[in-house]
Parts: sequence; C-alpha cells; structure tokens
Amino acid sequence: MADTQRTLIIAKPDAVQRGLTGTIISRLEGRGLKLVALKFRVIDESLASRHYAEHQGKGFYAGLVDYIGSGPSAVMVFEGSDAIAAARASIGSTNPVAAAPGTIRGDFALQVGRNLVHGSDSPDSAAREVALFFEADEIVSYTRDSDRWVVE
Ligand code: D4T
Repeated sequence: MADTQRTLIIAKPDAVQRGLTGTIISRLEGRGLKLVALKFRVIDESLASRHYAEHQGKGFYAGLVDYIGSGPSAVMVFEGSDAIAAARASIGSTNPVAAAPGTIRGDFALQVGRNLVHGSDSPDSAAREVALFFEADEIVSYTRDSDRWVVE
C-alpha cells in the first residue's frame, strides 16, 4: 500500500512571469495529486536562506537566492499517494536539458537557474519545507470525490 504524503511545490518567479502557474498546477492535479494549501508571495532573502540552507556556501547559492526572490512565487502543498516521488517525476531533472519530454522542466525550461518549479525531495525535506511556508491550520484536509478513481 502506497504512502499518502504531502510535498511542497513552488511555482518559482519565472513560472509566474511566464504564465505557467496554471500549467504546473494542472500537471500535478491531472496526475491525481490534491492541492491542500496555496499562497502567493515573494520569497525574501531570510526565507530563501532557510529554504535553501543545504546549498549555502555553494557557487550558485547567491544566484539561487536572487532568482527565488526576484518576483512572486506560488507556494503550494500537494497531497496524495507517494506524492513526493510522483511530483518529482512530473517535474523532471534539476537540469532541464536532461529532463525528459513530458515533464514540466523537459517541456518548458532550458537552464538550471530558470527551472520553474521546486518539489520536496524526501519525507524529511517535505516536512521541514511545508512547516517553513505554512502554519498547520493553513493546510486544508478535505475529501475529493474523484480520489477513489485515482487510488484503489
Ligand atoms: P529545487 O530544490 O529547486 O526543486 O531543485 P532540485 O531539488 O531539483 O535541485 P537541488 O536541490 O539540487 O538544487 C536546488 C536549486 O539550485 C539550483 N541549482 C542547482 C543551480 O542553480 N545550479 C546547480 O548547479 C545546482 C545543482 C537549481 C535548483
């Protein structure tokens, strides 16, 4: 039996500017994942430094923090069966050039520094990241009638 999980998804500033927020939501919803939280905000330096703490000290870190704070992002929590791995697979490889066609990055992105979307990479990261962006009462539990046609 697969695990029901929550994962943090960010439609990054390039996705918002290019009008791809809806496409990203649609790809994940179409897969059967359920949107349970959503906010639209600029990820300032303080929040970015906590979100990307593991990358501090790397050569690309300063550019990464500039990029994620360069405009508003749509920050979301999706829930579903094996949601973390399923979302990562739909997003595609970190470097869009290596991302398979049919993935979000493989269809819409060219460079790692403009890779459109973030998805948590493990249960521990997902728990940490969801708590960083959302209070517990901002995540909505609800039943979707279609779920029984997605999960047995
Ligand atoms: P995110 O975290 O944005 O979903 O990306 P990934 O999970 O796919 O990849 P990551 O954590 O390894 O990298 C985080 C973020 O850093 C940027 N990056 C990464 C970069 O600009 N240059 C690099 O060489 C690497 C490895 C892109 C994503």
